[in-house]
Amino acid sequence: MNYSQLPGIIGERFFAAMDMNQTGYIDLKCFVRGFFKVYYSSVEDKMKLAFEIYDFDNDGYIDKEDVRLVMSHIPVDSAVKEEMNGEGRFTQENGGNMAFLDRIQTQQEIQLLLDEVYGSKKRLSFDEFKRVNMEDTSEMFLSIMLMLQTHLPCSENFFRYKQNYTKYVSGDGEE
Ligand SMILES: [Ca+2]
Repeated sequence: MNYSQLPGIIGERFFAAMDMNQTGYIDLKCFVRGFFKVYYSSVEDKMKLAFEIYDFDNDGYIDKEDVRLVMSHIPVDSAVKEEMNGEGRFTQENGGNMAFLDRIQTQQEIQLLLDEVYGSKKRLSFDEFKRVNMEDTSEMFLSIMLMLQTHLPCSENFFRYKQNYTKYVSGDGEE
């Protein structure tokens, strides 16, 4: 498959977050699980995935600069909205279509978001990240999820995977 649609750094972070065994490569199980996180998992799991994408050094905290870097690389793409409405696939499967249409576009807007999210804090734990996204602003979470859902390849093959989900992710390859 071709992942070049994901903008460089975001793609790298997505793969880092999916590489759950820290092996440096992604095996099929992790790969499929990563996709399911994006499309079908609970909000909690999706938040965890977004958090892991921001947490560059994998220490369980995200700092302002992590957020700034990721947010700066999320493409502002006016086609996103049409793509989502046009395809309609994600909504059919309990997926995205989150109403997040006013994209953050400038460094100034990113700074405003950071001020709002962090206040005087230096970094966010996962629990804080969740709380901010649920109670204050969902910008950090929705930016990631919307971008993954619109830029990851979502082919018919993927939906065939879904039918075999249990087979792929249960056990360790031994039936
Ligand atoms: Ca970190």
